[in-house]
Order: sequence, then C-alpha cells, then structure tokens
Amino acid sequence: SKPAKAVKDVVEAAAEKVVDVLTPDVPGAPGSAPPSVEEPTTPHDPLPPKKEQGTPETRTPTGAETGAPATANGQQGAYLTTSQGARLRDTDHSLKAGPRGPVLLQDHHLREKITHFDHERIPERVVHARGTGAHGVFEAYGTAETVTKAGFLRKGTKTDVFVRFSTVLGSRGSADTVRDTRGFATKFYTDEGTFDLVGNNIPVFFIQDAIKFPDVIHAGKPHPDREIPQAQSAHDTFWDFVSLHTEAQHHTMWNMSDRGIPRSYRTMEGFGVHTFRLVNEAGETALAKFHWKPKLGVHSLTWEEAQMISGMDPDFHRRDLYDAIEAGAFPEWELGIQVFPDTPEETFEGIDLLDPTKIVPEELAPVQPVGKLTLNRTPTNFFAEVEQVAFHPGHLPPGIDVTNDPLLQGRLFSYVDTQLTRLGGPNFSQIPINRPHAPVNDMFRDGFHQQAVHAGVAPYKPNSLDGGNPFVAGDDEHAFVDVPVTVTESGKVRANPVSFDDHFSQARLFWLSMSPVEKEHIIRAYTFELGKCYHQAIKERQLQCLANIDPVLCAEVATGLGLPAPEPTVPIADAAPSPALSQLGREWPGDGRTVGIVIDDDVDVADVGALRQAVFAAGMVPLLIAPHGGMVGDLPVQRTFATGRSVEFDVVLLAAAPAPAPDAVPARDAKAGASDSATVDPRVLLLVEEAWRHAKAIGAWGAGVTVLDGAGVAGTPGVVAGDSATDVFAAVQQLMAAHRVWERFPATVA
Ligand code: HDE
Repeated sequence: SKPAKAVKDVVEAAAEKVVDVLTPDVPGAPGSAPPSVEEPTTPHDPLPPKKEQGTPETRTPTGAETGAPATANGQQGAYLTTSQGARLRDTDHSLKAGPRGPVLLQDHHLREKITHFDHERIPERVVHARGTGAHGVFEAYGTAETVTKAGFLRKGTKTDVFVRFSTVLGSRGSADTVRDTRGFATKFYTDEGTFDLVGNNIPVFFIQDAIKFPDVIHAGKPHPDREIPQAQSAHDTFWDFVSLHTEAQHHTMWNMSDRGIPRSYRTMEGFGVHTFRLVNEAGETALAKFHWKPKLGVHSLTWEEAQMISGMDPDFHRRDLYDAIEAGAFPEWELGIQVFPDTPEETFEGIDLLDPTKIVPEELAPVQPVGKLTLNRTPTNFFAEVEQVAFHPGHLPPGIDVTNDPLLQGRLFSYVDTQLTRLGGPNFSQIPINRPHAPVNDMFRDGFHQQAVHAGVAPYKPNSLDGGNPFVAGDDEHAFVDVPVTVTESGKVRANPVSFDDHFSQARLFWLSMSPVEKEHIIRAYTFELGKCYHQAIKERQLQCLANIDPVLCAEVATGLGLPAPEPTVPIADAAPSPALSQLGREWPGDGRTVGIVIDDDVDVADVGALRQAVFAAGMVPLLIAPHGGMVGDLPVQRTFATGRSVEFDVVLLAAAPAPAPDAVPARDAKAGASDSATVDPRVLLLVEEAWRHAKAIGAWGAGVTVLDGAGVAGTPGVVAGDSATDVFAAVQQLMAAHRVWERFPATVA
C-alpha cells in the first residue's frame, strides 16, 4: 500500500546517508577533501534598500548634513568586517589550540561578536511594549490656520511622520488581538521642531491624575506571584482596582466594547485624549481635542475571532499593516480638531475640559478636518525604528501648548524619564528615528552614546567666546511661547475639582449610544472578564458600578455571572446618546480586505482567475484555499485546508465543494439534518460555519453551493448563492460595505 512504500523509501534514503558518511571519498565525510562549494569571495554590493524605502537620515543631531553618501546604511562595503572595519575571512570557527583544543582568550573576533550579542536587548517599554510602526506623510488642509500658528498645519504643508501603534498591557512578544486599549502615537518631523501626538484609540483614560498611573498599570499587568495572565484585563487585580477607583469606569466600558478588539490598526480612530491649548499668529488661544478618523471606518473583530487569531496569527495586526502598505493600499486618516473657547472655567456645555475621563460628544462640537495622514513605508529595521522611537507629549511646536489636565502634566515628566533607562542615557534624540528634521542647537553636551562632535568652546549662555551663539528667537522667528495662563489663587492642595467626581454619567452616555448588537457585545465582554475573576467580592463590586451606569446592563451581566443585580447607589444620570460613537449604520470602502476563495482541482480555472483579478481591482486581497499547496492549473494556492482558518478572511467565497481528504481531521460531527455534509471536507464546513458565526458575508456558485447546504447556512442573511463568480462577488461586496452581516448576532437588549 502507499504508506508502506513511503516508509521503505525513507529507510532506504537514510541507509544511503549512513553509508555516505562512512565512505571517505564522499565530500564532507571524515578524511575526505574539503567541500568543493566555497564561500563566495567575489564582492557583491550590500543589500539594496527594500522597495520604496528612502535613505536613512543623513543629518547630524544639529541638523547639518553628515556628508554620508545618500545610500549610506547599516551595512557598508561588500566584505564581512569586525566592528572596526577589519575584513574577516572566517566567522564560523573560534580560534582554538588545534582542531580539538580549547578556545583561546585572544580570539578578539569571537569575544566582540558574543559580547555584542549578549547586549542586544534593551528593556521593553513598561507600558505599550507590544507595537509596530510605519512611516508616512501628513498634508495640511489649512483649515486650522485661524486657531493655531503651527507651521505644519499651514495649507499644503507636507510633513514626514512616523506612527507607532501598540497594545498597553502585554509584553513585547504578546499577541496583537487581545482586548486592550491601543496606542496611536504620531511623530511629526515639522520644520519648527518635532510634534508628538501620543494618543490612544480610546478618547478617555482610566485615571484623572498621573499619580495613579503606577496603580492602574500594576493592577492591569500580570499577577506578581505567577506572572499570569499575559496581556489581559480579565483577572482579579484589574477588576479589583477599576471597581474601587470608579473614575476608571468610562474607559473600562470602551475596553469592553468592540473598540477593545480592533479589526486592524487601519480601522481605528485615534485620540489625543487631553485638551490642548492652541495659539494663533495673533496670540489668541483656543482649547482643542485631537481626533484621527480612519478612511476605512472604525471596525472590530468579534471576541471569538480575536481569541482564535491570538493563537493562529499572534502578529495579525502587524502583518495586516505591513501587507497593506507593501501592497500599495496605504492606510489614511484625517486629523480633526474639536475647538472650544478658552474660558477661565475651561468647560464646554458643562463638560470639564481638563477631566481626561470625559469626552465632548461630536454632536456638541463637530470634529473639523485639518489634514490627512498617509502611511506609505514600512520600517527598514524594526529595532532601529519601532523599538527605539521615543515619544513625548512635551514635544510641541509653536502654536500648540498644554493645559493643566493633571494627567497630561504628569506625562510631561514621565516620557523623558523612561527613555533614560530604556534607551540608555540622555542622548536618545540623536538616534536616527528620533532626530528632529529641524536644526537643533541645544547646548546639551556629552553623556552616554553621544553621537555628535560639537564644535566651539562655550556651550553656555550668555557667552562672548562663541560670538554669543546660539541666539534666542523672538516671536517673529517662530519661537515656542508658553501661554501665560493665570494660575489658581487657592493655594497648594492635593485635591481634584468637584466636577471630577462624576464617574458614571459618560459611561452611561457611551452605553446608550450603542446599537443593540454593540450592547450585546459589551454585556458578553463584561460577563467574560468578570467570569474570569475568582473573588466574589470583586464581581459584586463591579456589578454595583454597572448598576450605577445602567440597570439593564447590570441585570444582563449579573444573570451571566449567576449573581443578583444590585440597586443603584447613585441617581442614574440623565445622559443623551451620541450616535457618532456607534460603529454601525454607515458604509465603508473595502480596501485591503481579505477574500478567501475555496477551490479544488475541478474548478473552472479561467473563471477563478478572472475572479482573482476582480478582487484585486476592488482593492482587496484574494487568497486561494485548496486541498493541497502548489498550483491548481495556473492558479497559485496561498492556503491549504491545513494552514488556512476562517479568521484570516473578511469574506469566504466557495467555488468548489471539495470531498473529504483521507488525511482530514474531522473537525465536527456531521450536522444533524444537514444534507451533503458527509461529502464535503469537514475543514471547509468548519470554515463556513465560523465565517457565518462571525457574521461575515459568504458567497457560493456552481459546486460551491453544496457547501452552504452542508454547513446548514443556505438561505440565511448575508449568504449569497448565485450563478456566476462575478454576480456573487458583486453581491458580497455590497454586504462588506457594512463590515458585517449584523443581523446574524442575537440582540437581547434594545
Ligand atoms: Fe503613556 N507612557 N502614560 N499614555 N503612552 C508611555 O513612554 C504615562 C497615557 C501612550 O509607541 C511610556 O516611551 C503616564 C495616556 C502611548 O512608544 C511612559 C501616564 C495616553 C505610548 C508612559 C500615561 C498614553 C505611551 C512607556 C499617566 C493617551 C506608547 C514607554 C499620566 C493619551 C508610545 C514610553 C510608543 C508610553 C507614561 C498615560 C499614550 C512610561 C505616566 C493618557 C501611545 O512614559
């Protein structure tokens, strides 16, 4: 039989190998001549930069050109060298006292290589350790010119940017699709100095005062005894803290909503969170909040998808971002601002603008677009760019100033401080990714990892020896001006304004703004997370918080936990919903979406080939899934039934009904009553069932229609059976515009 023959082949091949080693005239055998394949000795040019990668920064920290050739990169010349540039003829063997002798201490190449390796790691970020980044450009519309003099917001100005996206809680190697807040940090290399907009994908924060940051992070990080769970909020210490420190309830509600599990970094909003103070040319001020609006809309995973992806492809978001950029589907966001009058109270419509646990609904203050961000280049080197990039909310250009938000004030200290340890000293702004694109003349000198060779003798002011250089700028020369805001006359206190005491009204506002299906997801998320807690008292205390936000929400979660729903202890707030907070009800472009197409050796190859082209033409990515790898006709197979899983695809199309393969692992029992299930490969049925459960559009034609019957999904909403691939894809595209087939989700609450 077939398998028996395969075993025989393997045994024979192994026997031949054994003989090879023992026969001296075989190359590589003991006593034989050295292998004839030698290391290439003809020099080749160093690796060229990847497609569309520009050259690295060739400016010194003072902004001057280094004189380095435009092609300068980390590897120069064709030969392997020591770090001092001496050419090497061997990096595979250490220097030994004879072939069988001990290794010699004098082997400076060995010691240099191993020592450098030993020190390759730097401390990961204490928060936001897991992330990824991309380069791009920001182009201003000019619409903000009346409120800020920031040069990069002047009409038509183009500014280089680097963006880093991240999760907050997990370690550097943790999974991308965990339930968490996402960081959205943008470095604008403006001509007037670098501006860092260090924001999140959630517009509010857990705490109102920076002094609580270590507390909330200690609570969210893994338990100190066993160091579990990794990158999760579903554990006792997190819910212990947020149920006691109730100002966290609004942010927590966002985390429990679909915002906590984005579909892609490309489909996330971003928020500056704090209120900033803008200053225009005339010196007039306004208060403002920053928003990033994704061109593709705000979309999320379902919880089951997110969990499955964590195992199947922990790098899902990282891969998605790079694949999209490298395929030319450049992600775009509009930067927008909500602008408020700068009044002494610093409130708008009764909302305290200094309280970072509050939003201002867009219905009250529209988000006005001021420019467009396009990410168009992936990093050349992850460590040099994504790991070493250092953001700081205090990196501000003229025209943008801070407010007294006590969270922002604390951040202004933290970000420089953390880089001293993480990047090893005070010269981190000289690392290429952190170098400003504006000239720098800061009179800072020396320190660890100093890269510059500063000239002159007088790094102090005033001086006469360096001719008085450098000079301070006047207002006309684009100086940064600290707005002379009046400071309170109440004296020093460790206290918050009274308005900061309202912890529930905006959590309720968010809840009331959700559609039924979004509410259902929130209920399930709370039920899951609290269900993972061991301490009864913590669950009860969080239920009390939910009772103070909304009795229906509380009752549903309490039922799921098998606990009684408590009565509210505060009056339920009278909150008006903000429809802009819901992710449903609009239509969005499908750029960069993944279309899984099930085929087998019996499909009409020309038909499927044409479909692939149509998918590409729609700006989406087709992936062919077949029983085996390699080719089907002239079609390249990208996934097999063994390597592909439903969660990789935004939509599943069926051109075939592949029969069960002898090696297929039965993924499920044949569904009772479903016809044809035994004739279709169970992995294809599983693919369709999962796609259906995750409310994805499904389409089939020809033989593929059989699969719909087998999976028991034929005729249900969002399942299209048609005569031709073209018709089915057109119908499915319409469904995709709404992101999901929402009616498939049960909704028990109105
Ligand atoms: Fe951060 N935060 N943060 N944070 N944060 C850091 O800086 C901190 C806060 C945010 O991709 C750290 O370089 C304090 C709010 C992002 O490199 C650290 C407080 C918001 C990133 C730090 C906050 C953020 C960080 C860790 C309370 C949204 C990733 C490594 C006052 C507006 C940046 C680092 C990147 C990173 C401190 C609160 C966003 C320790 C003390 C609010 C996106 O300095």
